Amino acid sequence: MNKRAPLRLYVPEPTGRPGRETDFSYLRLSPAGAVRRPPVDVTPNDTADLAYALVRVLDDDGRALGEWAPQVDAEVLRRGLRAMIRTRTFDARMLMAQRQKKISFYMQCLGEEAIATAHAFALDPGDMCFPTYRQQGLLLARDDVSMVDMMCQLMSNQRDPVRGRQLPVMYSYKRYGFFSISGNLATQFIQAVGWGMASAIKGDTKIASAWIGDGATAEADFHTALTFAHVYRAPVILNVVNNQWAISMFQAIAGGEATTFAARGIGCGIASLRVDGNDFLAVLAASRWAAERARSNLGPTMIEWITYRAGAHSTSDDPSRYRPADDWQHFPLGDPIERLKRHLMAIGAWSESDHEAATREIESEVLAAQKEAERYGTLLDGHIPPLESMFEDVYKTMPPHLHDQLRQAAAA
Ligand SMILES: Cc1ncc(C[n+]2csc(CCOP(=O)(O)OP(=O)(O)O)c2C)c(N)n1
Ligand SMILES: [Mg+2]
Repeated sequence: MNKRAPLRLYVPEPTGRPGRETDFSYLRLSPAGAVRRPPVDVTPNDTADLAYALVRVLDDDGRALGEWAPQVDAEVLRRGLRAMIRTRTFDARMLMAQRQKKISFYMQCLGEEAIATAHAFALDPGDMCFPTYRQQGLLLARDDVSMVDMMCQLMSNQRDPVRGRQLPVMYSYKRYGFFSISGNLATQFIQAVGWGMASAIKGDTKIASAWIGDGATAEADFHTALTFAHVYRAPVILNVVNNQWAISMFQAIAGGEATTFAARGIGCGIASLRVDGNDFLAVLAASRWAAERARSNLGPTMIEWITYRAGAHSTSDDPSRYRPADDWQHFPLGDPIERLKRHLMAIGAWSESDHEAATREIESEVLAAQKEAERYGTLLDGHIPPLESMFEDVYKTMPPHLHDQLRQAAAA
């Protein structure tokens, strides 16, 4: 007789659903300032505790606490705050433009602005990011990136810099260290590690920064990237943005329930941190720490950024179907803009009227860029790039077989 109990398959469930408030105690937070900051040459094993804790600098009163509080001028922080407001304002306008059918599709990073903008401040010219569709902040944190160009791509108009070859939001800016976004998730990780390895093989000084979401870590490419990064001590920062959701899938479905995503790094011999992604100062400090490790031949660093995707996954998603409508208001790590604003005000480097003035100024900057971009058309005009453009830019000079195909296509 078989006395064993029948086996059961375990399927993780989110702790909240529409009409049932989320229990965020699953997040395992540490108080601001509580987590130690090891020297950059720490061995990966000696970061094991940091992969389960949460590096935080800003407390609820806007004070910067502990060993991770970065040395940084108030002017840099004001620039950081403006970069976050710029990103949020850009997103809000472009979301509206999509609803007006001027854009076919859009993805915002509402609530996650601190991660890409503060990370951008820790990188050097020539470093290469391999972003996903939610790191527009890497571009919008820079003064030299043209918002008009970004909008022209979104509007699929005559001035679209990638001439219809990419979805809106999938930017490509080699000169700004922003590798062409691929819609195939997790490919960014192996590409970034390979690029970092190539930089080391060439004896260059540039580092790579890889980006992935919680959901996409379930892809095999993620694990392959970790193995290569570890074995060859690739000069790369491995960013996992844990915004709690992968479209309608809760992060536990990708394996974030009984462990952390940062802990994946420890298992692979990679120094790893779990960091408050809504804390601009913590993001800046952890990104600088990881960048210094990469630049000093100390190898890769994995960073899990804890944040919350406050908006819909994309303009094709309706989150009210799978989570409480007011979830973001209860998220314990708050709003990154409000938190940095509170800090700047606490140190006397910002005021309510500065904030209002900056918000107004940025709104008119974004509006002016949109007006300018619309001069070249929007999706509503049905602009289609010329047929030749499909064959151009594949090779530096067009080889004979593409010339032939172009001739055939034009004759068809
Ligand atoms: C390889 C692959 N599988 C599935 C998809 C479809 N898809 C696009 S976004 C997404 C969710 C990704 O979630 P996450 O990695 O957490 O990133 P987030 O959108 O939260 O930033 C999925 C499944 C895809 N683009 N590529
Ligand atoms: Mg996600």
